[in-house]
Amino acid sequence: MFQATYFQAYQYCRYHGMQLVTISSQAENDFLERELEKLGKHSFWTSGSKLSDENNWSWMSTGNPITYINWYPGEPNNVKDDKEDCIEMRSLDDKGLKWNDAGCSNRFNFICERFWSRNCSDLIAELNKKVYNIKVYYKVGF
Ligand SMILES: [Ca+2]
Repeated sequence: MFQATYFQAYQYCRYHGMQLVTISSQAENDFLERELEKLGKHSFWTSGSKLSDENNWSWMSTGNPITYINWYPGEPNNVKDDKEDCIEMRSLDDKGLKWNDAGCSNRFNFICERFWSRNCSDLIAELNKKVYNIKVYYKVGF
């Protein structure tokens, strides 16, 4: 795990044939929450942003509008001179995994995901051939 700006994280995921994570359901959010809690308290970039349209949040990885939402109370607050255009998520002890709009040039950890139609061991074997210093998770049925 290492930290990167939103744009670096986006590029890193694409370089490795993946995409910056999207969260489209409570089930997916819960899955990530369980996994991220094992890593401790961190901030993680998602692909959510309003870079393409200042008035609407969307998932940059898929182009889809954000429908499922999980903001912290009071967020998105766009506090930094109207420049909080990217969505980070944090897993805190008692509040669970929630979202905050943050400046895209902040450096956070990030999560790449990949859709895969073959079995999970094939995917992990392929990723391990070319990706180092990364923990591979898999999820089924989202
Ligand atoms: Ca904010």
